[in-house]
Amino acid sequence: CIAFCTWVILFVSHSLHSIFLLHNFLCRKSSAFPAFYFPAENLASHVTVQPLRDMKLHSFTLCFWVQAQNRDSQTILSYCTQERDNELMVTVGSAVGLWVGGHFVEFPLHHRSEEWLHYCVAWASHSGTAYLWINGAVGKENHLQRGYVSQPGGKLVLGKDRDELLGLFSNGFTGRMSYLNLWSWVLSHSDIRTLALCKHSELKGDVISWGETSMSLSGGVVLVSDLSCR
Ligand SMILES: [Ca+2]
Repeated sequence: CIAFCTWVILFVSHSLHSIFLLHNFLCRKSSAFPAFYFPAENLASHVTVQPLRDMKLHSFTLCFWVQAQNRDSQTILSYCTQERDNELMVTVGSAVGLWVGGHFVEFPLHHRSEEWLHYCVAWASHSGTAYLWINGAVGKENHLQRGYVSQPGGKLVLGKDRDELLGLFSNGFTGRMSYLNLWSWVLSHSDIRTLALCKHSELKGDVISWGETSMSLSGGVVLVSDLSCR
């Protein structure tokens, strides 16, 4: 059985660190794409993402697999514009945090597993409702920023909170991250269950599509085998 999956890593020498540019061509078998490992010791490690469409979002769903320690506040995705620092941000750790347009809500976490976990965080502008699913099970709803639309033209980063004004990175993620996708709508419960059960070959985000969206790895982020669905 041949996987028609060819992805190319372009190694670019940079003044301070190395940047890997990942491009995935003709990939029909997404599971062959590696996971990202963010080492604890490197404060600069992050991934820059070129989204497939603009970030003017009336609603969204962010789903991802992570294997991490349940401590502190670790950034999965951060999006900032010149006008607003935390335009869109999702953190994991002792709780799951969500920022939309600079406003914040928190989902308490009862999972203490440090195994691979599947998360989906969603938000809909028309109701202001925010949802968290863990391993396909939905938790209590939150509410924020009803009627808001996130602003385009900002910078999208995985694994660190980027401060646009100061150009600094903080609240780093430590651990493994895989199959992260971002959609411009709220996924159905059955789609989220499909993702959590690893039957996700057809489910790719329209804003970030894992294995297809261009990403630049900086500051010691390492490519490792994706064991999230083994
Ligand atoms: Ca920030």
